[in-house]
Amino acid sequence: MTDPAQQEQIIGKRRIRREDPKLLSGENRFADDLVVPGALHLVVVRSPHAHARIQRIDVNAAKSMPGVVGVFTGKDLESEWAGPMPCAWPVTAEMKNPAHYPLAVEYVHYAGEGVVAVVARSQVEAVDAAGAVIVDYEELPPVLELEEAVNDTTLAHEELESNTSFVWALEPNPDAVDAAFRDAAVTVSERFVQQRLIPAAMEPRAMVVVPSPMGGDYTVYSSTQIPHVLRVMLALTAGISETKLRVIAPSVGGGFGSKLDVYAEELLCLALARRMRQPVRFTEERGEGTMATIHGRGQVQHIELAANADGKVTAVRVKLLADMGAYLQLVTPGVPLLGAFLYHGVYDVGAYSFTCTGLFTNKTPTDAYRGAGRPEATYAIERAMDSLARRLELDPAEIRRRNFIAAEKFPYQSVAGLVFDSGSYHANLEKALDNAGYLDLRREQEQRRAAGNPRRLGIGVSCYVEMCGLAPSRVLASLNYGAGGWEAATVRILPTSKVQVVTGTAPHGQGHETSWSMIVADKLGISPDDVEVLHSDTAIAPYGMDTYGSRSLSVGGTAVYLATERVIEKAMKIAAHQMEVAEEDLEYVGASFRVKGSPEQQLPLAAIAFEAFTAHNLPDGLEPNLEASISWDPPNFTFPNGTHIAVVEVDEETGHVQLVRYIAVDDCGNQINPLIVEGQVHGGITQGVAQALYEEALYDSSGQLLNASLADYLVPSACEMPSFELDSTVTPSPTNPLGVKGVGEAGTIGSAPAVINAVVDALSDLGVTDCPMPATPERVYQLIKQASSK
Ligand code: MCN
Repeated sequence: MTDPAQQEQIIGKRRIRREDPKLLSGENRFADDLVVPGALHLVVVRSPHAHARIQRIDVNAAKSMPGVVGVFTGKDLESEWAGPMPCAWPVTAEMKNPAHYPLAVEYVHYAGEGVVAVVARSQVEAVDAAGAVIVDYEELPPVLELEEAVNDTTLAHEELESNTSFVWALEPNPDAVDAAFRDAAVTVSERFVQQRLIPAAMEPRAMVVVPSPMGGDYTVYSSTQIPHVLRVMLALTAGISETKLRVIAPSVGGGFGSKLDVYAEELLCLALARRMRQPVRFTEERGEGTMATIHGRGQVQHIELAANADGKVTAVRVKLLADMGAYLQLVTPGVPLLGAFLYHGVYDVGAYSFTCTGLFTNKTPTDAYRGAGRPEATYAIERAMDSLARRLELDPAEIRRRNFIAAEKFPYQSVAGLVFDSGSYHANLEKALDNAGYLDLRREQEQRRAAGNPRRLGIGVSCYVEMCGLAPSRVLASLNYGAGGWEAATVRILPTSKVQVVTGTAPHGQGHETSWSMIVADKLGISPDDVEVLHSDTAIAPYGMDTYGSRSLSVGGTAVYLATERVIEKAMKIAAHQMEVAEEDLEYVGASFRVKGSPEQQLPLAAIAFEAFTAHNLPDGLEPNLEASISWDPPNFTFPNGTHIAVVEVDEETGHVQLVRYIAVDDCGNQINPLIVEGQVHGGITQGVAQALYEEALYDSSGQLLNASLADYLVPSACEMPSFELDSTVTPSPTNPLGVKGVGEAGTIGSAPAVINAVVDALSDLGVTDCPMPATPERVYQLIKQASSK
């Protein structure tokens, strides 16, 4: 333990991640690295068609291939399932949810859907045998575009009467919205497309299910973000007692939401391990993962603003078409709802209306992808605010100033029904403008225009607020979400005074081991090196809600903090007993209990820890051991916010967009570890820039994914990014005792609109008002050509 005299504050310090040495040296074990003797290999034969009826499946040749242990169709496995694959977010009572099983039985509904499971002794043999499976299909017309899907001229699911899964509306004051539009001095109406994105985590999905030798118990290793949720869902879907399932997420190489799901292959491995009483494993190929792992985004957005002549927005009206893809995965329908409350952004608007139609298409199912609903909302409002500024010939910064929710209005009751915890939106903007040298940039833009410089300068501003830290279970219930939003933690001080923390969060790149050890060490006055953090194994951490929605710190970190407090309370009782003083007369300072006003009378925590273990002299009625467990359900979400500014150069001759500077000011409340916060913002911004400039899942007219490999799907690297210029404001959240807000998605939420606003800004003097994402050179070149020919 640290010498009390040297005790320093740990929270708020830039501490290098303890996770990294193992990651950098290759010591970590990912699911595919696990050596499991005798494990069989699963390969899935997938539909090449977007929509078809399965006419005939011939597995005879495959069955006789070397090394093959079994070949199974959807029909063969029907008896394995207690029910279809789960969707935990039925957003309306009427929501249509076509049955989704791990293998298709009669029809296939997207290219990449599993049809046959081949199990062999080696991966190579399984792949070879999969090639020998013959499936005859009768092709059916696919539904691919949302604006076609909504007309129901072709159906994505033959058993449904329409392509609409649900219509969800948030219309707190429809008359006020109508009145605002009727009385508006100016209105803006925009249509934006959120292209589909492929999550492309660095580690593809992988899993291995190991049955106990006598059968009946199963250990599931999976590259999942949600070991706890997965265990519940596997138990329910495969009809196995939850007590017989242990789910372990070993090292997980990123997920970005795509591993917040229950996948067909997890169920197949479990069912086949049960059937064959042998371990079964599956690792997806990259090309198959781009089709069989969920996609993100996929929306057509209509947003309208009503404003007075000064540019004060009086109403926001939004109509969304949201692409569910072929099936509802774990939280697919809820993704647009996570944005539904935020389309008015950081602005104090009088009236609000939002409607979303969730539609089936014959494409890969969509689901949560970094930001999930909130990047989409921010994009729509921030692009529309720029349109309004252009209409009124106001600077983009000025239109925002005129509309911000003022700092003194927090906690702010939003028109959409949320209570924003804290923020200082003006301060964010002014700091970002200062850091950018905004006025100088505008002057340079003018100079380049005047000189006819073909490298046009564009400056894009985007301000965001998001709701994260999912969160109060009762609020989630009101949205029909199928789970709670609490988080569990146990803190135990071992006899030698080393500390073990058990958390219900499931980090996969976010550095929880570092952050949680800092929270505990700061509170206990010890070194973070004396704190071990255990997670992602349901046998060690039986309760948890896992990691997504930038919830882990504000919910899980807070649970860790509160459990530490409880441990100190218990230790205080033991210390008071030992020192024969009243608890009220003691204080805890620098890892010691000492008598107030007489600090030489003290007992170190280490001594109390040993006393708690021997239990030789504890107060009457006090249980041995120094341990506390807590499940914490926060009273509200947290609302991170910020201003991002992108500076781009658009080459008039080639249409190439170069991001030359990126300035961000983020408010995630108090920061536990600013180094991790920066890392999160770096990754987040890169993902948003990727949507703005590079990434898009492209389909042909028959529903084939055209860019299914990373050679064609452009995931940017550090080489494409400038050095980010990061700064922050801090308005502590009153929602939790740490005063923290989430940061894991903030960068992604703020960045795409900043970049596209910059691209449009660069071309605005030509009359360009919109640029679809991604702003590829070809697209931008065409925009310039069309504008110049007018
Ligand atoms: N943090 C902090 N101070 C704050 C806020 C956060 O020090 N005020 C630290 C936390 O202690 C934690 C990290 O930042 O170490 C992220 O915390 P939080 O914002 O609570 O987010 P989560 O841990 O819940 O992570 C989820 C979030 C999401 S939703 C996606 S998607 C995402 C992301 O995190 N996917 C990631 N970041 C990712 N990073 C990596 N490397 N890989 C992914 O797949």
